[in-house]
Amino acid sequence: MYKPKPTERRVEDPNLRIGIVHTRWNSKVIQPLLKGTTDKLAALGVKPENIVIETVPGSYELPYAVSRMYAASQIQASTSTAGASASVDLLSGGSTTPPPAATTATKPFDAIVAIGCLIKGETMHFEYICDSVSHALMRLQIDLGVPVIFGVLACLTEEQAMARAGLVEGKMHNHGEDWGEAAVEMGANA
Ligand code: DLZ
Repeated sequence: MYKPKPTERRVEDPNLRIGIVHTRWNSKVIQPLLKGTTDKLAALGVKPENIVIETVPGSYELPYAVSRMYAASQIQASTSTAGASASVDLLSGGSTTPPPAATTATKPFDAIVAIGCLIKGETMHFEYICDSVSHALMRLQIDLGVPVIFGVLACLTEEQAMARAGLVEGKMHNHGEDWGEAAVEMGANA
């Protein structure tokens, strides 16, 4: 069974900032995928206070959320002073919330991970969303100049999704781990 070789690349920048946005659709597989991602980020040395997690209803909303999160993180960084950052609501883009004590968001996200899971149904819905979301996320990373990690599973069955979320013993692995690793590697080079 193929599993990508771990790079063991730990973060060199102690302030590497990673945004994650995940869907609430298919939460049975999304929750383990999210955990796989955050566990790998932590294992590679990303500080918990430098990981920001947002949610959206479904995969179709992921590109918009990535765009807003990145823009808000830029505003947050430009208005923050070390040790006393203003905290901008990342998806509303405007409202402010009290900052967590340890947060000093002095720079925008170095990478954003978009996590979703599309499962094919009886209609063409799956094909349209897979196509539009994958193209939009690719375009965003080029246009914004920030790595967008493609954590969107496109599965023909729920069983395929479960295997890729590490929920089927001896079959596949939790792909969230790969996304965490990719975020660190790409974020370090951003
Ligand atoms: C409507 C819908 C369906 C049928 N299936 C999925 C799915 O398998 N995975 C997913 O992430 N989202 C699904 N959605 C929701 C859409 O992505 C989107 O949230 C709605 O169409 C509202 O824009």
